[in-house]
Amino acid sequence: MSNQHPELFRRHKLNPILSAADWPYPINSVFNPGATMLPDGTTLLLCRVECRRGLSHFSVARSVHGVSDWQIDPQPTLLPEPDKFPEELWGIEDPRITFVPELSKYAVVYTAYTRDGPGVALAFTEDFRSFERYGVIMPPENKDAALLPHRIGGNWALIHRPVSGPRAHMWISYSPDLRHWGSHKLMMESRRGSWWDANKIGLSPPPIETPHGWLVIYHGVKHTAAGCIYRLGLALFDLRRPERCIKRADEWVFGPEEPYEQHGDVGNVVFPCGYTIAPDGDTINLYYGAADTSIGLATASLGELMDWLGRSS
Ligand code: BMA
Repeated sequence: MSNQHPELFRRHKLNPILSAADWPYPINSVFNPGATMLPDGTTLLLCRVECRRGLSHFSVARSVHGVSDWQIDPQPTLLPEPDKFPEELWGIEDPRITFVPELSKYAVVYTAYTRDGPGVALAFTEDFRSFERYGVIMPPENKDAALLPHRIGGNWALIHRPVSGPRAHMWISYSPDLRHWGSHKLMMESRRGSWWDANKIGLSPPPIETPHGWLVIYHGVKHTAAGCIYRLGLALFDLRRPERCIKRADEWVFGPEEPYEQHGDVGNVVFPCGYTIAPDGDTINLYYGAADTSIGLATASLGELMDWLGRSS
């Protein structure tokens, strides 16, 4: 018997769909991509690329069907700019993309690796060629952040994951102008003890807006004597008050099972930062980093995820 829910997320048979060997220039690894579907139906991945100095930048990969035949930018798309943005000293990581209709722009929320640890940075783009940086909007130590696509009660909303002490939980904060953030609220706590999501959780891709609430795919980190295991769980939050959790499943729905997920620079990690929804409105294509080394694709039905979450304890 599998210890997971293969009926919920199905791995693509071509996995891993992108790895260092596909890159047009020498790199160490490519993983944890943000994702979006462009208006013409093209899938765009904003990939975290680790160079052979160990620092990360972003590269765009485009594909008509979102599986193969990727057109990868010949040079890095977005490099850390520590001269202008000293917070990006040790690289930029784990981008989450949200299209914001009010601004007709894509928000890219990412980790800036500062001298004092990871912080949350924001940039906007219309074309994934030029980017307008807002700098760090949540100081260290904080990461795993994404912007909601529209205002909630007049304010923008950002989910993020500050670290305080040995435990780390998901928080949500609000802003009138995308620069000044306040009204901080605890959104979901990590559990304790030997749970799969004990002590440290974080948002994975941006939340999925459904008629029943914000569907959140989050990661839990289990510390074991053999190292950490990163797995994914589901929770649903109120549309109008997203800090209010409506439902949280006890069991994880996706975890490292395949060799390319269990072995790599950091083994036993599945880490999605983005998804696309197919034109049927139901199929979710989840793009995830596998073992901090390559990119995998898993698909699920949104309806099935919601049903399963509704039935779960
Ligand atoms: C997390 C993030 C991810 C990474 C994961 C496993 O804390 O930094 O970028 O994939 O650890 O190393």
